[in-house]
Amino acid sequence: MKLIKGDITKLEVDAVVNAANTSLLGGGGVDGAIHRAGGPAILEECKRIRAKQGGCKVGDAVITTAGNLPAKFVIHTVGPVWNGGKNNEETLLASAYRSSLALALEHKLSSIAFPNISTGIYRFPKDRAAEIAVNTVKEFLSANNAEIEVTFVCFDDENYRIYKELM
Ligand code: AR6
Repeated sequence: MKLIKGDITKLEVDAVVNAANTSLLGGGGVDGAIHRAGGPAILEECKRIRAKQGGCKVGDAVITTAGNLPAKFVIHTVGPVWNGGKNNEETLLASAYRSSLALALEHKLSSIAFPNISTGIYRFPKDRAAEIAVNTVKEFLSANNAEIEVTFVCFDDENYRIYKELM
């Protein structure tokens, strides 16, 4: 597991993870940045998935082309909106990380980069989200004997400081 500070759209990894929403039709934050930098091919594939299965549930993930990004694929996952913590937010956040890793395994990917899912527009407390992210990834890799290089990409200073202390 690696930690970097920066823009996830610049990374040359097998898959970058997008913190999407259930519509899969794009939005602000990292979702907006990925669609802007990756171009229309990503949205076209999201729309095809939407037509087939009606979007993506909270905690689930889907995989598409990465369009013009240096990565090969985008894995779109949907984290929970923080609503005080009594609506299963922690379990759903862990599930978003696990679903993304399961797709990476299924597609035999060897590297994946995660943004700090749910900690922007969805307001999940950053310190708790970081603990869940790191622990869930660690447990998934060891339980599946998976050799995937996982990079946590922090965009804001606060998340970067939290992850640095944690890792
Ligand atoms: N590279 C890496 N991380 C980034 C980038 C970037 N280019 N831009 C922002 N972040 P958010 P959420 C960080 O709000 O909370 C969208 O509208 C940001 O600093 O992108 O899961 C979707 O469509 C933060 O730490 O995602 C959904 O509706 C982290 O990415 C909703 O926002 C996540 O912040 C999802 O909200």
